[in-house]
Amino acid sequence: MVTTYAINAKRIAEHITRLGEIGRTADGGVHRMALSEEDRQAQALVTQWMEEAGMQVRLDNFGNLIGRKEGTNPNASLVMLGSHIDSVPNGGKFDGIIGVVGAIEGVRALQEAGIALSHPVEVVAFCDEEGPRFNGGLFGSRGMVGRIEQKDLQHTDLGGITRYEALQQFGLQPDRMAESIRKKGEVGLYLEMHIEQGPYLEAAGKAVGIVTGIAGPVWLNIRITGEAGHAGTVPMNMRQDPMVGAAEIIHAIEGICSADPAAPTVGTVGRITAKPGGANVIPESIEFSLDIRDTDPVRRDHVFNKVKDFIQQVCDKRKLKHDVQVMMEVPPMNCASHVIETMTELSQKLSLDAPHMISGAGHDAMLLAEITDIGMIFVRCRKGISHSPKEWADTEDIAKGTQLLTETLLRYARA
Ligand code: HGY
Ligand code: MN
Ligand code: MN
Repeated sequence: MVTTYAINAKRIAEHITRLGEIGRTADGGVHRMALSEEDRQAQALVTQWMEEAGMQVRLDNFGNLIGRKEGTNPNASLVMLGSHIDSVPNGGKFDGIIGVVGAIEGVRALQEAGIALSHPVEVVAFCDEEGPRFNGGLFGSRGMVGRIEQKDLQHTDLGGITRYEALQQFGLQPDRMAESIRKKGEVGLYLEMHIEQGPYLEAAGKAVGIVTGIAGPVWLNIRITGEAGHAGTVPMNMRQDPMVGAAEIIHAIEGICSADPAAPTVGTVGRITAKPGGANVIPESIEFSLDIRDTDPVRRDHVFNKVKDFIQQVCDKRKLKHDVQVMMEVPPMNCASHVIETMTELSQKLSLDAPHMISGAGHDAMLLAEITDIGMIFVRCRKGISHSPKEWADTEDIAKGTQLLTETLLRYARA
């Protein structure tokens, strides 16, 4: 294959390093919450890089940063590339970043080589993919495909700021978010490159993988309410202690999710808070998150129902009350077979020999799959570690992934 452009691996590494300095934590992680000052600084840097790649840049009313480059054929369908630049609390500096930096690098390398595309291309840094600040992720991509309602903007962060207020403080107009929705047919193809966030590629000795399907997450907020009391005076047999109820439920979740060892079902409790939270107080209530994922929506819902039944049983037994709120639900999605075939053919030509694999992690691509065909490329990351300061991906592997992403872009956008 004659590739008359060059992916600049050094520039990719520099951009990843510079973004990693914004919101850098003491132990070398990244803490960059959506719609925060750090997010604003990161968007300013990415805007500069998008402009250097010849793109016009704008923010839509969901906070998505969009770089656009027109093609030679105004009637050709849009090819969109993207990922995210926000992080989990004290996360890594590659998660999401390599997809945005790599996409910009591809567009810039083609520009520097004087290769014109007939289709228009957009690179998108989706707003709040991770979701920790307002307890709901994949926000910008859910918004872009029309799955966000005004009520979703009323979730507050720990400081009591609503997402609505945060969007306004970012200079956006959430009342006009309907203008930022993309309908089926407006996007011809969506491609995303991301670190694998798992151990498969490293174990297989491969730098790059081709994603065939993405597990769908459902995020729950579970509150167990009992009777607050004095830790020293209430006898054990007279307590209605929500902490013990929650502990019994959380332990059972592990068993419910691992009941079928052949299934990829996973359940995670990542956050728990006690009210009022004193060491000498039997709590009044316990609130915890639950993230359940599966590649099969029927099996995921079956697990969700088993968890709800068990919550009911424990609360009946312990005279507790419970409230289960669905904060976010995204169905599992498959990548388009024609994109998988194209990427497979190109990966052979690039001597990457990329294996097919599923994604246990959620990605913005899952939402774009509701309005267009999608393709995803995974890049090997060290020991599969992610959502941690220890997250690492080699520049050489990211450059290989970027090469495959750019070749795929060329195949679809040059035609
Ligand atoms: O939670 C996820 O799977 C993604 O990292 N946001
Ligand atoms: Mn993530
Ligand atoms: Mn991510």
